[in-house]
Amino acid sequence: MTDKKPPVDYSLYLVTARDLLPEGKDYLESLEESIRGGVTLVQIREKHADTAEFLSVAQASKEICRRHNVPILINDRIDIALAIGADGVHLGQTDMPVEVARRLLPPNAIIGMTCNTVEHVKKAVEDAVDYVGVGPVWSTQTKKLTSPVVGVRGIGALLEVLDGTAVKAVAIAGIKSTNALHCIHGAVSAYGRSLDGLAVVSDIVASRDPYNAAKRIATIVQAFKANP
Ligand code: TZP
Ligand code: MG
Repeated sequence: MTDKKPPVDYSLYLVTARDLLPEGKDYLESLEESIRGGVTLVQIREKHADTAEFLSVAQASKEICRRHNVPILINDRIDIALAIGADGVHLGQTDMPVEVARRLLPPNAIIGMTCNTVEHVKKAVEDAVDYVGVGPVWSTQTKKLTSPVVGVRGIGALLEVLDGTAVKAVAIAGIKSTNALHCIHGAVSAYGRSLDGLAVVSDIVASRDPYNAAKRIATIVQAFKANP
């Protein structure tokens, strides 16, 4: 095995939420449609499942992600990530510390960290995470927020800390196809550092047509990257 990490495309980062699926919509079908639409990275987030259910959802999701060559990360749970051979984990400020996660996971695992403040981002850089999830950009119904929304200017201030580092950044909370352009264009640091992608939950998961929901946002991110 090599320590070299495979390149990850953070452009459209889907965070799952099975409780938001429209009535009658199958979770795995929705996941696959969203990947076909342009999701480039998937995080399995299961806040209500017990361990057995989380494991089974993660395993089934991994099979779809592997088929489409899209990396899969697990929210919070290092054990589930190890059990299914996921590509990495996404950790919050009160989850397993990064240095402990690094010790437990394979050397090329992707580790991402939620960051709401400049101090959080500084610590994440010190810990050499692979990426930070910065926000909340806007308000959201999907998660009870524990820190104030920062807006696109606030995201720019958080990105400033990343200037000159290899740490990638995605923004999260309230991002939809209707504001994705504003988010990615507006959230630029004083040094011109941009987001690497957008993390989205409800605009894709709650859609009856996740293929097109993902495609709309992916197209916006790709256009920005082609012509920042
Ligand atoms: N972490 C911070 S906000 C959030 C998570 C998982 C939910 C964002 O959901 P949405 O539906 O994209 O606003
Ligand atoms: Mg967490």
